[in-house]
Amino acid sequence: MIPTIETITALEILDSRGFPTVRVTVALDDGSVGTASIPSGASTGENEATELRDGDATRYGGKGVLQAVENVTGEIAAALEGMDATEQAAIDLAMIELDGTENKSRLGANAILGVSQAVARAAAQSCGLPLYAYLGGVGARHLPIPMMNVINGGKHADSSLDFQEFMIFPLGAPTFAEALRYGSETFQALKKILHAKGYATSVGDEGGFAPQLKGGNEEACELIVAAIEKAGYVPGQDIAICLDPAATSFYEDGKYRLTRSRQGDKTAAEMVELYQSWVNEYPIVSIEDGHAENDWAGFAQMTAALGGSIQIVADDLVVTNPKFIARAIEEKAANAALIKLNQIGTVSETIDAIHLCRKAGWGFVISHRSGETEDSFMADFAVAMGGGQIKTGSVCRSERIAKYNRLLEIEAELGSAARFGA
Ligand code: 2PG
Ligand code: MG
Repeated sequence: MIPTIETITALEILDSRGFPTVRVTVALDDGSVGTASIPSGASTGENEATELRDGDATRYGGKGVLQAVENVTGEIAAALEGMDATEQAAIDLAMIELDGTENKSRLGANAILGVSQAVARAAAQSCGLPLYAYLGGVGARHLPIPMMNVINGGKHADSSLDFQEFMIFPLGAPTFAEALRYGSETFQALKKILHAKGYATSVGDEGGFAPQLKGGNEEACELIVAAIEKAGYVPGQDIAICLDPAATSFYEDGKYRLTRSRQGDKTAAEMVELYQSWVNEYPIVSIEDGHAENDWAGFAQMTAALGGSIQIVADDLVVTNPKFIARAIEEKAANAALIKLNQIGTVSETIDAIHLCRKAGWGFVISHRSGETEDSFMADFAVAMGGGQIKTGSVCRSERIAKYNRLLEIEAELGSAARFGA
């Protein structure tokens, strides 16, 4: 029996920052149901698919999503009802065509992705499979190494840090469950260290600490190394460091302005030198968005200098869009891509983006957004895609932990079939 889409409903809910977002529920004629809630970024790339907001200043400061909800329950539902829910690509294509714009600005990527993900969930249930197995097949048994963002800066916190994310990466752990334990223990050790130094231990948008460090970006790396050791692990061997400076956010008039940390203005080449010196000093294995979203030359310079030894991840530069990923591959602007479903707006286009990365021998990291919900779709998606890396925040705040807990469940369910890492 073909499981067809019977009804599609939607609701305006709130995300982890308290801003409205879209939740979609898809019901099939065989009784299967799938729900998905859509996240939202703060340091968004200018080429991302459009998140439709009402712009009505009398509701949520203009951030309401009632129009996106109406687009789901109206036009999109009318177009998709009766379609085979297992035809993910056909369903996504139908929505792309219905929208008719380059960046999903008419119906909204938040509306379209909500339906796309909810359809996948409903179809998985109809097939009697967990989501990761439905999307990834029998080979979906590789759990990703988590990049855990333990110190927040940039647009995610009012800290003294220009750089947005300082992450720990437990690459030496034998299983996902152990990796999470390594991360959690290091996070707690970092809290004690910050406390002892008189720094605040309140957290930013992604659950990492947001202190006013006197030594700026550099001190963040030093404290993380100290925390790894205090927790009983070997820096670089058990746990490495990954960075997401999100450099677009401090790029102004052709300069990288390290204002918060008082390190002055730098050119693209000087930023490469700075990163190089950090890589020499600290166990850094991955740097994302070390340059701004339009600085293709800076990215290429960075990849030429450091791409042989560490992972250079493109986020805002390529926005999970196959068109930009293809250009970045061609121009050797990075050697990995950050993958965010809502940057492109459908499940099947996201899979296309990953396909391109694989073909080019690039790495890829499945990522959350700074504004998240309790939805753990991306955890299943990461296992389904088998890329070996996930970035989903610190080791606190339920909207981050929901993804980690789902990965624990998947690993337990797979039992001895589970594999860990890249
Ligand atoms: C990033 C993301 C997620 P945001 O820059 O990689 O950490 O941030 O969702 O704010 O774009
Ligand atoms: Mg980023």
